[in-house]
Amino acid sequence: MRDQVALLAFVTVAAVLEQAYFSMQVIWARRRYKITPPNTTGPPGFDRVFRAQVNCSEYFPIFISVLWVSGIFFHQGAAALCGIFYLCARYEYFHRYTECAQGRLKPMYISATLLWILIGLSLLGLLEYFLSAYVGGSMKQHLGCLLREVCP
Ligand code: JUQ
Repeated sequence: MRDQVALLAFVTVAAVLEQAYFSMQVIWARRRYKITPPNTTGPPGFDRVFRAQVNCSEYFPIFISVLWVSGIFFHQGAAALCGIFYLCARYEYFHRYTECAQGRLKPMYISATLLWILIGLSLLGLLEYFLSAYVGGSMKQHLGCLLREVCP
């Protein structure tokens, strides 16, 4: 069982560490700009660090959910690879955002694309699972039947 989820578990722990790293950046930015809680706004330099961390946190639960669903129902290696790329894109997003708001866009589009891929793999994996569990036969067999009907 653990062999089937070890890569997903690794990416999850890496993602948690990345979130901790983003939070540390906010703590340091608070010290640098002297912004004490509960204040969340200040000079643009502080606001960008703060928003970058909040935005990454917002997508963290969505990312972890589809990472595990696609990894369990579609393919562990494919999901873990997308997951690693997603974390790299988020790292890039965070640092570009702290430099200038416009710079965040490219890594944001990359991370959104990777999230769509993980959602797509999750749906494919679940479709395959429900087809074989409740209709009988795998997706390959179903597609084979469909193809023979279209062009016999
Ligand atoms: C919401 C729920 C699910 C999304 C892609 C895939 C699934 C994103 C939009 C961001 C940011 C940052 C900023 C990682 C067209 C549907 C999704 C999903 C969104 N999309 N925005 C934004 C807030 O700096 O502006 O990080 N991330 C996304 O995905 C695309 C959206």
